[in-house]
Amino acid sequence: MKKIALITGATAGIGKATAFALARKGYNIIVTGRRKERLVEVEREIASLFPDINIITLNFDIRNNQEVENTIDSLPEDWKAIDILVNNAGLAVGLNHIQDGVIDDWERMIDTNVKGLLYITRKVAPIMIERGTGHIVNIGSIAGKEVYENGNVYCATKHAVDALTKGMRLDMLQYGIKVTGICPGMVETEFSLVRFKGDEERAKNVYNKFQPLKPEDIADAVTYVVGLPPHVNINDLLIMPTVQANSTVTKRG
Ligand code: NDP
Ligand code: 8X3
Repeated sequence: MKKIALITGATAGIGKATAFALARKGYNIIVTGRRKERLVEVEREIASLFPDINIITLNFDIRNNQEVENTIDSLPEDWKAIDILVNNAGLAVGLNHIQDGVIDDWERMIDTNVKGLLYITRKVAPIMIERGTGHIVNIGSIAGKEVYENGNVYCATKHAVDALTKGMRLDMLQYGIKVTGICPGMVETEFSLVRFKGDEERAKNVYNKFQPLKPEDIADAVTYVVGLPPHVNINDLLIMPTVQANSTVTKRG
């Protein structure tokens, strides 16, 4: 029987690449996100590339706990047997000194990156415990390991993800559920377009004159950690572009 992987935020970037990578490995796939038309597109592409696997789409906003609960509750029984939960949905909004911060930006980041991750984990972890098997992969960030100027609240949410990864691992230990944190440096996705609220020029400059990571690089890492034998767990992976030493030092040109 094929394993099931649920990937949050699979309409773009790392989540989308992970859905393709896990489908290629033979997992049945659940993709989630707010943009329905993108979900339909991902479903169509994956179904045509990998006819041997099954895929379903779940269209909800991860910030809304009621939506999360209803959606997971309404899954057909055989789709509830989720083996892999990739907590990927997340975003940065804005880049300001703390005194200039926009409250709505802060709330979007905290509600998505921290509370959303908690809401879906709260629904899926008990299923894993009941089945006695499972693997939760949290997509953290270099921003969860160190802070950079103007990154304040985004960095705080990713530090929270780091703490939750460690906490979940302790709590899940007795049930044999694996918990892994994968923490990328700069990956070229829609991340900066979202952070800069649609300003394409500004977003493009973030990845100017150096080779950032590709979403597929992180998808490879997810595929690697979930494919290890039962007795092996990767606790934490910090993955950087070769030319990025830390949050603030990148060799360009
Ligand atoms: P993208 O913007 O390309 O993708 C983000 C995904 O998250 C989209 O599928 C989006 O779907 C989903 N998402 C955002 N908000 C919500 C929401 N409220 N409900 C449901 N889904 C949501 O960015 P990335 O692929 O780069 O980001 C993925 C993860 O990787 C994030 O957690 C990010 O913090 C992390 N990360 C990114 C790095 C980078 O440099 N790009 C580096 C380190 C970590 P939709 O809009 O359709 O809802
Ligand atoms: C995204 C990486 O450096 O833009 O988490 O914060 S960074």
